[in-house]
Amino acid sequence: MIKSRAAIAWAAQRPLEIELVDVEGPKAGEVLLRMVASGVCHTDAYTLSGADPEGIFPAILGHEGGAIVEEVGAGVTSVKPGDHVIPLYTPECGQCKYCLSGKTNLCQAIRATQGKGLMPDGSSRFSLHGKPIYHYMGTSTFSEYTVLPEIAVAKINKAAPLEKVCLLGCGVTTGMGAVLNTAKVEAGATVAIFGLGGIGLSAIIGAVMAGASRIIGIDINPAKFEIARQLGATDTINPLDFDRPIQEVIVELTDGGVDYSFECIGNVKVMRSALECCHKGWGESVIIGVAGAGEEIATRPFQLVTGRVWRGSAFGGVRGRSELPDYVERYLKGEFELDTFITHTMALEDINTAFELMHEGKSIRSVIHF
Ligand code: NAD
Ligand code: AHE
Ligand code: ZN
Ligand code: ZN
Repeated sequence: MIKSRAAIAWAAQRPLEIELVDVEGPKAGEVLLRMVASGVCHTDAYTLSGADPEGIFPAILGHEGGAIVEEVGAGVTSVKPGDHVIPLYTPECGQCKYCLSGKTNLCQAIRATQGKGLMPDGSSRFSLHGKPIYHYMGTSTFSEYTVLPEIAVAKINKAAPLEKVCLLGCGVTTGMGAVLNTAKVEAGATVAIFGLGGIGLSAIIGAVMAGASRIIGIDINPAKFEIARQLGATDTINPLDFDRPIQEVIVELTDGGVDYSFECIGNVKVMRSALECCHKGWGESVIIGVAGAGEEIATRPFQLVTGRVWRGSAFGGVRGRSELPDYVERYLKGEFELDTFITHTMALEDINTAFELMHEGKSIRSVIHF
């Protein structure tokens, strides 16, 4: 058992509290990680809001980490102490029906226990004063030390700065991957991206890489437009500037609609706009944003009958262990940058500020340094 500084979410809508928790060492097939840095993603705020049907408290949130292996449990062969890793909320066992399908990155080997805030053996490695604290998304990166199954860590190049590539643990991979792997946007295509936070801006990077001819960034916070343009958006639109549905504006602007759209907010009304701004006959809309319990999407089925496609993407369709290390290599080669995303850095003790900045629309990513 070791002590670890951790930010505890005691209940929905309460600020996180820093505590010295007990962390049990890794069991067979598990690894103990020392967190170096963690980004704060909107999904952490979503769960803390109480809207997540899988939200469970008390828990240690966080899923966008960069870490170093401290200790490995029995039978662990693919990583060793000292290795640099990115924790994976979408693991890759390589053996389940999903991994073997070749059709999805959604490995289900440990999904059931992960959704209950537990390790695969049904117990928690975290406790405070003898009472269990739940894991979150299988990662709990808002803790100095955390325990993960071996199948949920991606070993990466030690040359990569963990306080930057931690963003590849969720946001940047999700946005880029949704464009490149899920939609497979082709050169010359037109793209609309709804929501210009960490995910939407990463989708812009993906669209530029794909050679999209027009990249329309949409947000109700115009403070996001400058950075969107820097990254490659050709147009920026604020729906609040119009008194008609934004899909009508985009359809008009693009001679019938865009080839691809991406919803990076988690707003079911915007998901409809994102679908309906797609071109008749072939336009595809990808839902990335996470909507709360009870929320449902709606459109006239005619929208699909006439050739539009609605799909979704988790972690950018990326298989974490086999494909994420290459994203890190591409970052190291300078194919994309991460500094623009890191608008704030702070100590774990100041983590509530990261949530405030996000809600005020003042940050893209805050990165916690341990
Ligand atoms: P963020 O808070 O950084 O960005 C959201 C952006 O949406 C902000 O710029 C905000 O101004 C804008 N916005 C809000 N309401 C809007 C509206 N009505 N119209 C236009 N713009 C609006 O969030 P993020 O970290 O980029 O995450 C975005 C979404 O993606 C969240 O729902 C998050 O849970 C989800 N997410 C999903 C995955 C996945 O794998 N599918 C991964 C990461 C995040
Ligand atoms: N418990 C949530 C799940 C929300 C969700 O869809 N999560 C995404 C990752 S968001 C990362 O920021 C995901 O990977 N989904 C696939 C999965 O298996 O959870 C809810 O709303 O129920
Ligand atoms: Zn995330
Ligand atoms: Zn699997």
